[in-house]
Amino acid sequence: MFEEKQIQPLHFNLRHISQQSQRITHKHTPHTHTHDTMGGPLKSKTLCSCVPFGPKQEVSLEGVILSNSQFECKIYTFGAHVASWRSLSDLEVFKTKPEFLFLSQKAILDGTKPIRGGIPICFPQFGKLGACTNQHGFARNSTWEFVGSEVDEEKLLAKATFTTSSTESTMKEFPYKFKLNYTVSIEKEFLNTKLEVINEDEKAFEFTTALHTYFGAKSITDIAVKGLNGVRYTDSLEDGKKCVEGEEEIRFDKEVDRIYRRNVALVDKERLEIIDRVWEDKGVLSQHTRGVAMTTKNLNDAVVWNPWIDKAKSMGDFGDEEYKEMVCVEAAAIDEPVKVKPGASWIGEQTLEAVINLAHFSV
Ligand code: TA6
Repeated sequence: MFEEKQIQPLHFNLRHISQQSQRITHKHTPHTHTHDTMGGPLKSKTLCSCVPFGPKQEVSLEGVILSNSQFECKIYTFGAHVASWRSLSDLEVFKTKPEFLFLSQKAILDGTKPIRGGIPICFPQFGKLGACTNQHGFARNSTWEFVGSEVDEEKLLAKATFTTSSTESTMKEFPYKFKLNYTVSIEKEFLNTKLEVINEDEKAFEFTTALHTYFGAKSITDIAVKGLNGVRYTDSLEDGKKCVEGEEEIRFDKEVDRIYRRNVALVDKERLEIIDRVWEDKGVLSQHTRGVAMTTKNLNDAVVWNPWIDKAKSMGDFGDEEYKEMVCVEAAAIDEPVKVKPGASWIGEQTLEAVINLAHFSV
């Protein structure tokens, strides 16, 4: 069995990698510039970019691709949906599986149904906790407007912003005027997603929300979710039975659907880790671990979900065996609905960091 290894932040190595890439690309002088429309790819050769794409073949959705020469992130305007976050590194531990998020092979990518995978935005309700017809609300089912992008070469940052507002149809389900701004940025090995909810109504309103992230797994039996030991949770599979997590690492061998109510005081200090334990390196079992560390602001709850066999079969936009390749760990505000006064706004965000252990790192 593998000896426990402390997961180290990645950037140590990326600096090494970027030095390599700089050797290749050091002719560029760092500079900053802003795009204000889907104005097409950046003219000059840079390390960071935000490139719009239109519908093609069976994918009738448009969006943008952010790149900072180390990572790339694809976002559809439908649902302001982050569909992919992948490493561009040629390091073995990344090359074998560059993608960090899961997107179902059967995901519907024509705007008729929420996208199965990536980071769906649940708003103005999580699950069935509200008056919306659709589970998880309407934000993930709406087409947002791409309002602009920004790149900063020195920070290896590329950022895109999307917005959507209340409409006649949203008012039927959530009778308030609101505006949502959503910023997605990749900076070195970090992916940050920030949701701003602005109350444009005369009345205060409440909502629940989640960034319903689907993480990719090499194999579900080797995945561990850390950081929830001792935390209270509601088991959605047992009519909301109240429990306390007793495991240092949550492992998966059956359907799991839990809402963890993290201690507000601790949330900013503690990070959650979604660790992929075993990596085959050239067919040899190695002790590489890689994964993602999650930190959040104002999203104090965490939902952990794997549909396992039966639920997987019941979802038309999900492959029967795909439960083996994903786990959802969702930064959320559920336990205490968020209250926003007229004219006020609320911001919730999550930062994902790509992490691997160094011990076995070989250049
Ligand atoms: O976040 C977990 C959960 O609420 C599960 O109960 C399951 O229904 C999942 O979300 C997927 O929901 P969806 O509406 O996308 O099929």
